[in-house]
Amino acid sequence: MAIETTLSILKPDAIEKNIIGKIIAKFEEKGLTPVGLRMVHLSEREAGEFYAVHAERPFFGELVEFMTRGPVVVMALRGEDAVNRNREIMGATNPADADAGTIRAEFATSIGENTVHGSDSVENAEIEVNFFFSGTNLFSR
Ligand code: RTP
Ligand code: MG
Repeated sequence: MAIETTLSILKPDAIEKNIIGKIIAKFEEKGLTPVGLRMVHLSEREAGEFYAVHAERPFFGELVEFMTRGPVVVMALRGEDAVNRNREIMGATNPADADAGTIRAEFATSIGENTVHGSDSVENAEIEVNFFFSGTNLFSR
């Protein structure tokens, strides 16, 4: 299987709950390695641009408000099949549907405040990693 790099965001609820370390541990335990990592407080414009694909959805305003209410951790994760593996470790969008042991099952509050973002395809992973990181600030082990 191919080595991929994908984007993870620990959303404002994760930072508020003081569980950055617990979440990163889950990724590391399951074979994904952070190769880029920083904290950022997104502006409305940045959050709107990042989630532009959802601009017409009824929850868009709520999503932008949530994503800008406090800082987030943005992280590039690398490993075998990283895009799919990240999504598996996160669990379903709605924590009520997420499998036991996933981040969202364990920590998320609701479908809106669901603790983590993960790129949903190899193509989007490249776009999303580039949104936050240039090639020169990614680091391999
Ligand atoms: P994400 O993009 O954040 O990784 O989440 P996802 O792929 O699992 O879900 P997606 O359909 O892309 O939705 C993006 C984010 O929008 C919020 N949302 N709220 N209130 C609602 O019905 C609703 N639906 C989606 C969530 O924060 C979701 O993660
Ligand atoms: Mg998504």
